[in-house]
Parts: sequence; structure tokens; C-alpha cells
Amino acid sequence: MKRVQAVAILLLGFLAAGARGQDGVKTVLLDDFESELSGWSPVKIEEGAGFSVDGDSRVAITRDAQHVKVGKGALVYSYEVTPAAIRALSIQRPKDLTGMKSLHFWVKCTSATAVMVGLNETGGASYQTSVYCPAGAWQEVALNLDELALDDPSKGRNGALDLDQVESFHLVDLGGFLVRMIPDIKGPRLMWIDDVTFSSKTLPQTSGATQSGQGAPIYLVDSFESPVIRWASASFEVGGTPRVNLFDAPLAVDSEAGPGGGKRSLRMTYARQVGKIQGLIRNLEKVDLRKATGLDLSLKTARDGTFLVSIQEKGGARYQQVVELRAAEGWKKLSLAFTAFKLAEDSHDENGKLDADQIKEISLADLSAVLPGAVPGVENVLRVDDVRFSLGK
Ligand SMILES: [Ca+2]
Ligand SMILES: [Ca+2]
Repeated sequence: MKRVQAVAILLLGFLAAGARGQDGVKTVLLDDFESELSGWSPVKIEEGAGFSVDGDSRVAITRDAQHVKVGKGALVYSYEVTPAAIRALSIQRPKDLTGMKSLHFWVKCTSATAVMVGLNETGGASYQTSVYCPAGAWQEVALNLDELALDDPSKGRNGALDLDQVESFHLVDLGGFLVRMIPDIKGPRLMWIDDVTFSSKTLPQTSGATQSGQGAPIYLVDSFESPVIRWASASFEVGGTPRVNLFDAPLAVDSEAGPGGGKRSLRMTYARQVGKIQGLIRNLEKVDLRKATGLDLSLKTARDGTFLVSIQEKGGARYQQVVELRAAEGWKKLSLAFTAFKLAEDSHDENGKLDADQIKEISLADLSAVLPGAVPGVENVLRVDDVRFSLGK
């Protein structure tokens, strides 16, 4: 009997690993959650205690159709966002991903957040990226494996993910990190995932070092041509007690393209509340931007307004440029040289100069609701496309 089971498991493994579609695309299924729960476990990292199994969180298969994206089953992970521990959903399942180019899955969260997606190699090097997860709606995640960034450069043997040595896959609600700064976000959460698949098909490149249409070297921050969202919405309330809110404005990639071509752009929908600055942030901490000399992007607003484009250094210094946008202008292409950015008044920098090798994040903010004459509660839609750094020698 044992022997039969072993053969059946081997056969299943073989089928899962060798599926080849009619179009010649090869796929490797990590899990579709159609059978029993296998290999997935909740883990946690506590300060001083290190890495351990997380006995407070639960992982199960759900067959509840409203929480299944593909087929008849999905995985549900129940956990709590607390400052006490960083919690992760993890699977240790060595996979030979030779020939695979992209990763695809679906994720749904009870509260809007960012989810870190990571693949670990034997030996511990972790390749990761973080993606936006809206509240209560399935988000498609589709990533080229070469768009994942090495977490700790001292660990990767060759700076690239070794596809024949992938040992584990994990998802982390970044709320577990953010709750230390924003205690309000603590509380119980559910995360559903479905259909975690690798494919030999390359997706359109939406991020990474590449060339412009004219052949100039650029670092593409985002073209939004895939469903994955690497940006986070955030707002800052200046009146009374200053307050920061994260993921409070819904983000979506939809089929309205910017002037640079392509088929899609990013949309943020929000109300202009007097005293509140609504923004969009893209983390670039793991990106090598040493050669960057300027930032190009396309913006479109449904209502006239005053916007701020900011670049923040790892040490905290913020460099900014104010941009006036008119709804009637439609898409506006901006080409902003680093030399035109000014240090923010409430910011400090020891050398007083925007250092490309120190770039941590970029952000866009709508200042209209904190300026004189602001009209309360006006709905706006801000669109973003073709965000890129021009690179020098
Ligand atoms: Ca499924
Ligand atoms: Ca686009």
C-alpha cells in the first residue's frame, strides 16, 4: 500500500511539474488548493526569539465558493497584525524551476495592505517584491522572476535567483512591519490565495533596467502593463494631531493607457478632504539607481490641482518639486531633472544634495486640499503611467 502511495505521489509530482500547454508554454504548479492542505504553514519572527512556527495563526483550505478564485478550493490564512511578531505564510517545497520565467497567483485580503512575495534559495538568499492587495477583492499577481530583488546582497551567490535551487515560497503582510509606526492597523486578518503557478512565459517587462524607445538607458519604475501593483496609497492629515494613513485610497490598473503607449495605467481614486494630503508611494530601496539623473512620468488628474513629486533618500532627506496639473490638459508628460528638486523645508540632509545612490522611494501627493480655498470632499482620480529614471554614464 505504502509503495502504491509513493508511486501515486511521484506521478502526481511529475504531472504537476511537467504540464505543457498546447501553445508550448510550460507551467509548474506550486499549489491550486484543490486537494488536502499540504506543506503550507504559518511562521513568525519575533524580536530576540528568531524564527518559529506560529501557533497563533491558522492555515486551511476553503471550499466556500465566494472565497475561491479558481476551481473549488483556495487557501485561507488567518493571523493577527501585532507589533509583537512578523508573521508569514510559508511553504518549504524544493522546486526545480529551470526554464520558468514568471510567477502568477491570486490574493485577497480583508484589509487593504501590501504583501511581500518571496522565494528562497537553498543557502538562504531571498528574492522578493511587495504587491498591493485591496480590501475584499481578488488581486491578480503576475511577476517576471527576474523582477524580484535580492533582499540581502551579501547572500546571493550570483545576484540572480538560481531557478534549480528554489526551496521555499512565502507571503508576508507588511502590516506586521508597519504596525510599529502606525499602531491603529493592528487586528485580526484573513488572506486568501489561489492558483500559485510558475510559467515559462515571460510577461511584458513593467519594471527594471532597460532602454527607452530612443535607445537611452533607463530604469523603468513602472509601465503598469501587468496586473501587479507595486505602489501604496498613503495620506497625511495635517490639521490637529498629524496622522498618517496607509492603503486608504483604492488603487487599480485599468485599460486607460498613458501617452507612452501600452494598454494600461495606474488609477488612484480618493476624496479631497480639507487638511489631508493624499499620496502614492513606490519603494525603491533594493534598486540600484546610482546612475539616475532625472525622473520622467506621466500624470493625469480628473480635477485641477497642485501636486508634489518627491524623492526620499535612505537617510530621510526629501527632495521635492511642485507640479500644477489641469484636468483639461489630459495626460501630462513630466521630465524632471534631479537638479530641479529642492530639499523640503522640514527635511535635513548633511550634504544638501540629492544622491542617486541613496534613493529609497518616490512619491506623488495631491496638495490641493491643504491649500487656501480648498473645497471639501471633492472626488478626484489621479492616473500615473510610464514612470522611469533616466540613467547617465
Ligand atoms: Ca483553487
Ligand atoms: Ca502603461
